[in-house]
This record gives sequence, C-alpha cells and structure tokens, in this order.
Amino acid sequence: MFKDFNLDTHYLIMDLIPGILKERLSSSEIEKLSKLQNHQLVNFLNSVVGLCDPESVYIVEGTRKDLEYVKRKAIETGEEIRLKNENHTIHFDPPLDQARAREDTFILGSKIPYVNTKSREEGLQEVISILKGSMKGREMFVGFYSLGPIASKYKMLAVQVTDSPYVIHSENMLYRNAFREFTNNEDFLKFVHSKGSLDIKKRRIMIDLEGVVYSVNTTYAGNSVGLKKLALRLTLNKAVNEGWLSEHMAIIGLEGERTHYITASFPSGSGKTSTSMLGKLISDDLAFIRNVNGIARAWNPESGVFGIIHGVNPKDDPIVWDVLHSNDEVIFSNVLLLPDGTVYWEGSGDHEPEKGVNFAGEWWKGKRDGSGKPIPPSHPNARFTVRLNSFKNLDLKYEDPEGVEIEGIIFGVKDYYTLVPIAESFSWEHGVITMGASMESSRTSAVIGKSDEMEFNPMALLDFISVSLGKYLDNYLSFGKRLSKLPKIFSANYFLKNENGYLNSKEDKKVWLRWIVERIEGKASAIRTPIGFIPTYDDLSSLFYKVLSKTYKKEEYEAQFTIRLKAYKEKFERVRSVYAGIDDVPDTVIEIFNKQISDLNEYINRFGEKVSPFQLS
Ligand code: OXD
Ligand code: MN
Repeated sequence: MFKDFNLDTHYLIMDLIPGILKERLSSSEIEKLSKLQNHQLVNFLNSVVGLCDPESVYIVEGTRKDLEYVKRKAIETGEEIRLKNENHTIHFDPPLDQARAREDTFILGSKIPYVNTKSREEGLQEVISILKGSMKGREMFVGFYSLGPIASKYKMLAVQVTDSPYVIHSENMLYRNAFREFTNNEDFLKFVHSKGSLDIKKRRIMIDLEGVVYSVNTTYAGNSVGLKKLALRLTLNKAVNEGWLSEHMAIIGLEGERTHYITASFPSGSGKTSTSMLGKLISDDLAFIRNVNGIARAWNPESGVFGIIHGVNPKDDPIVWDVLHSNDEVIFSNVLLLPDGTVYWEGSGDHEPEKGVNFAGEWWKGKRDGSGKPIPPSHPNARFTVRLNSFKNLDLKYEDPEGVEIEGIIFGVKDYYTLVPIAESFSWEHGVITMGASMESSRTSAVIGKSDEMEFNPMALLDFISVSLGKYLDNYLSFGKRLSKLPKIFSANYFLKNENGYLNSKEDKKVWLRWIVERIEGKASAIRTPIGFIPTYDDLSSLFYKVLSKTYKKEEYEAQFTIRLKAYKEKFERVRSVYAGIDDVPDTVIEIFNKQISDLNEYINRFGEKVSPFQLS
C-alpha cells in the first residue's frame, strides 16, 4: 500500500512551519476539513501549503456551491472563458504545452529500460525547489476523489491539490467526488500541481511510486490532472505488485444474445473513443481489471471523458457530437474561439472560419508561425472534457461495484503497413505477447513531438509504464493463468493501406466488433493463419450486409486480409530484439516470438512475402 506522505523533506517543512495550513484556511474551510478528522490528510496539506505558499486554501467538499465556486474562479482567473452556451467554456494551454510532456516526466527510482527515470533524491529536490513558493498570492484548491465506483471495495481514494481552478474543474467533471470517504483514514494517492510561472523550461512531472505525483509549470490536462495519466503510473505499479491489471483501455458493452463486455487498448488518437461509442459505454480510456472468483472483471476509474476533438463530426461521431452541442457542461480546450462565442475545430465538417482566437493568440486564415509554417485554427490535440452521464450510450453498469465481466480484449494500433484489420489470437499468451506486447503504432499528437512516426508502444502504455516491461508482462501472463474463464484476445488496425490508400472505411469497425461478438458466442468460424485466426469471407460478407447493408466484395476482403508475412516477420523480429535486451523478461516471451517468427518463415517459404486468405481457407 502507499505509504504516508513520504518526502523526507516533508518533516523538515512541518518542523519549520507548523500549523501554516490553519493560517491559510478561512473558518468555513476549517469547518469542512474538520468533518474528516484525517491526520494523514492534514499533514499532507500542511506540508504542501508550507512548500507552495498559497494565499488561501479552498476545500472542495463537492457541494453544488463548491462546484459553482470552482467554475466561477476558472472564469475570474481567465483560465476558462464562458462561451455563448453558458454551460460551455474554453480553456487554452500555452503554445508549447499542448500535449503530454514525455521528456519532462520522470518515474523516481532506479533505471528501468524504456522508462524515463530519475533518482528519487535528485527528482524530489528538483521539483521541490521549483514548487517552492509557486502558489504565492494564489488560492489553492483541494479535491477529493475515488478511482472507481464509490461503493466498490476496490476503489482507490485520491486527493488533488492545485492552484489552477481549470485543473480542479476538470477533476470535478472527470472523477467521482469522494469527500465523505476520507473520514476513515484509508490511504490515498496524492497529486500536487502548480501552474507555477508556466516556464516550459521548468516544466516537471515527478512520479514517486510510493503514491505522490508532483507536476509544475504546465496546464495541459495530461500533465496536470493528477487522476488521469499521472495516477495511471501509480495504479499500474500497484496492480503489478498485487496481481491485477491497470490498463489504458476502453470498456465497451457489445450487443449479442446478451451484452458482452470487452476492453480495448489503443494508443491515443487511433480509434479508442470512436470504438467505445459503438457499444454501451463504460469507459473510453482507462480500465482496472481484476480476477474475481476466476472471472476477469473491469471498472472505469473515471466518470468523465477528456477526448480528442479533432475530426469529431456529426456523421462519424453522432453521440459525441450531440454531447458537445448539448446544454451539459463542456470544457473545450485548444479549439478556435469564434467572435460569436462559439467554437470551431478542424475536421468538424463546418466551414473554416476567417478569424478567431486560439492557443497561439489572435488567429486568421493563412496565419503562419515564425518559421513560416501555417498555424492551424485548432490544435491537433485539442480536447473536450465532459461527464460520462452526458453520453446517451452510457451503460449504468459503470457504477456497478462488482464491475463487468470481460469476455474479449482488443489491442489496436494505427499501422498503415502490416496488421490485418482484425484477428484473434490462438491463446491468452499468444495474444498478450504477439498482439499486446508487440504493439507498434503511428505516434500520436497527444505527445509533444513529431507525430506519425511508428513507435513501439506495448499495450498503448509506453508513456505510462512505471515498472520494468519484464515484470509487467510476467504479471499479465500469470493473471491469465489464474483465470478460470479467459477473455479472447484480438488485434485490430483501422488504418491499413495499400498503394491506393486506406483499405477500410471508418464504419467498417462496426463489422469487426460484430465479428468479435460472434466469436465470443461461438457463431462465426475463422481461418487459421500464422498470426492468429481471421474472419472468413462468407461470415464477413454476411456481416457487412447485416450491419452496414453493404455488399462486401471478394477483392476487398482479399486486400484487407492478405497476410503480409514478411512485414509481420520483420515486425516480430524488431520487437523480439527489444525484449531480448531487457533482463527480466520471462523466457516464455522470447519463446513465443521464436515460434511466431519460425511459423512465419515456414509460410514465407511456401507462399512468398504475402499470402491471400483464399490460399489458406
Ligand atoms: C489521453 C491520452 O488523453 O492518452 O487519454 O493522451
Ligand atoms: Mn488515453
């Protein structure tokens, strides 16, 4: 379990400035905090106040008055601007702070391959010195949340401290308020955020796996909203130590003879949100999966969506579109603010406006940056923040304390070159290693840097892995061994191309999901290929007709499901060499790669670089 607030310096701060918390609290806030009688909490807050030196502290108990207060402060401080629809606001992050800052984010502790680490002492000293006095003259907000349904015995409590009303407003929308749960002195995760001076050179996100995360000089939610991707590093570590899974996955209910729940792991920006809109929505981004009496069951730690808005349009994303045009609360971030108080984003299908205000200031059509590059009206990683209960496809089981039974897992990538649109693994081990641990995907705009380069991204967790990949995979494999009913594992790729461009339309994913249901129900057959099972032409042609009223041509099927043997083999060789270079990777992992590659070699000898599904059926 997470230890008490563990900063060695903490005690120092406490000694130097005891009782400072009390000085900064008004009598109404003292009254709120007193309801909890939580020593760990008071000690923690006292040390943060001592360090960051805010002028006052506001306790978000979660009453309507509190929520309104936070929203008002977000507007008064200019962190949000009210839109024409008065339940909607827009927030801008600084131009160089539009995505997750991989290079400035560190796991504190010893070196781990593929993870950005820093020694604990050095990391803490660095971030503490930046945080010192960072909230001077500002109000500090304290929010209390639960990761997972409050009624679940598996929930995890967390506290967010921040000087940004936008950050606490986002948390209030994205997480379940759990103020009252703090009366029982349970452990809780701790997130300390200050926007500081927004000096990008001093942007730091330090993750102490003992349960505290510090984030400073950033406002982009992926760096600042603690319970989202910062908590994921902590819960992943905890999950690996305790034998469960904390994953970057959507949870979706698919209709068949009954509702079948699946989880879906995709790197940001490669189809996860759109996939989760095609079924009953439990989660669009994160999943906790546990073994309950031999069954894999999943929960959404969140209660809201921080989604990519680029490309959201009424035809392809009708549900999200409706949410964004409803009277429910929405925070838009880094889209274009129009003179009439509405917003515009690229790919919405609306006419590109002439002018407005965006993350880089005044914007007009044709505006270029210092290096002559056109500035888009909205950032490719522009976002919307909304509550889950705004979605008409929300499945009320998302609040079920027992979670939902998981019968399938999708590992999806954005891969133009290699992977077939949908395939099923031969076994848990085969799926975990050749589909999950082998994920390579085109880099997303959710991370600062060049997008569209292919990168190794196992389980879409590259940025969130906080333990060694060997230990992580070992846990995954043994998790499966302990289940009495194994979910089926699928690989998905919505982005396969040939020389003429994309091979699938956006709506084809509905057919793949339908095939998954039919596989779970034992209704669809499949063709055995060296990389797993693929659908038959006959099944797909009937599903394309049933689901999309479309005639599915043999040529389309053949182009989509021809196994690119050589490309697959090269991919597995690349990934095997990554794992072979990591000390604690279980032997089975390398054995599975060896077998996979030798099977592919055998097919290459028989068929050449590619094999048509018709040659295999
Ligand atoms: C997200 C991300 O915001 O993964 O969900 O970047
Ligand atoms: Mn995500």
